[in-house]
Amino acid sequence: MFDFLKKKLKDSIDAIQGKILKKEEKEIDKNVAEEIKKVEKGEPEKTKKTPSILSHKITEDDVSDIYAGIKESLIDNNVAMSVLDEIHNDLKKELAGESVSIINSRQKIEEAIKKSISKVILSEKKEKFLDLVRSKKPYIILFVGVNGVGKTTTIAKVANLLKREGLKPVLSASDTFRAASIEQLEVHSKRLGLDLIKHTYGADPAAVAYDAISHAKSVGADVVLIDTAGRSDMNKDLIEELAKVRRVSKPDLTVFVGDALTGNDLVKQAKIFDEKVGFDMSIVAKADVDKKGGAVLSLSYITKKPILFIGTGQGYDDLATLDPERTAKFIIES
Ligand SMILES: Nc1nc2c(ncn2[C@@H]2O[C@H](COP(=O)(O)OP(=O)(O)OP(=O)(O)O)[C@@H](O)[C@H]2O)c(=O)[nH]1
Ligand SMILES: [Mg+2]
Repeated sequence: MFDFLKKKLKDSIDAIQGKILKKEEKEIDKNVAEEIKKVEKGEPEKTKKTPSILSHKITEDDVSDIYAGIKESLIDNNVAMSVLDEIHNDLKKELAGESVSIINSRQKIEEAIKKSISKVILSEKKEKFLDLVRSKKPYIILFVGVNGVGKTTTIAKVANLLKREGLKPVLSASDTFRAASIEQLEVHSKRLGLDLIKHTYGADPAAVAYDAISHAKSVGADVVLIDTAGRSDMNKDLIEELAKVRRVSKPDLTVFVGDALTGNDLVKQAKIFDEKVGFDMSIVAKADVDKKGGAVLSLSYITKKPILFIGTGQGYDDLATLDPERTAKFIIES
């Protein structure tokens, strides 16, 4: 993830650096010319001219130049407008009025962009999530999202993680809508050695979830993971039905699963799901195949909900946390 963004930003920062160098060269030429004039007029030659010549005070105009330089790279890689505004404001705060030298100007600019990027990412720590899950028995997690984004696969990955942590999850096959969805979850439950509660196709998804919770209580399971049918964010009836599943199952945590490859649509979908169904955290699947990454950067900033995990492949262990500092460092540093 972020490969394109990283490359584009590097090119932009190189270009900005080139501009600053040119400006500095002009400044140096001007200062030297002035010094020569003074000497010619018989005024004493400055003894310590290096600092004034080699340092440059960044103005608001310079910041606008810097921002203009990276803006296109960010837009091309699906970073949302409100995130761009935030980055612009951060750069003004961090850089305007700062004195930089030719030697450290690149570092200063990179530091400011890095700081801003890490600020816009809101993520959940794995340990904090595990603490939440352990805080109640059974802890109920509902997974929602558009069709095909990776919900069922993500549930299997989360179940695998929880099992490795010594917890006992139960799976609820509450997608009673899509052909073969129950069998798909059943395959995961068998491979992972987990209980699965299912009804038939066309059954009420909320009733399946209800039964799964009752089963978890009766066998002393720690977590219930509820799979749901993918809904187009535009289909009012299906979205309504999902809101009903949420009302009935009263989840402790509702997780929106999005597909990194959908780009800007990811954020649009999340906004609609938040408005119509409500959710607490996000998981972004298919981060391994998304070269841009900007939508992932925008998601938590716009929804104000933390990113719990990103999906990094099709295997059970392909689930990672998104650390803001490490992510920003990866994007900015060569
Ligand atoms: N590369 C990659 N593929 C993934 C990831 N997560 C899911 N997939 C693939 O995406 C496809 C759809 O995954 P599902 O888990 O069935 O998606 P879903 O949201 O449950 O789909 P519906 O139930 O039809 O709404 C499958 O081929 C998965 O293997 C991921 O993190 N990386
Ligand atoms: Mg599914």
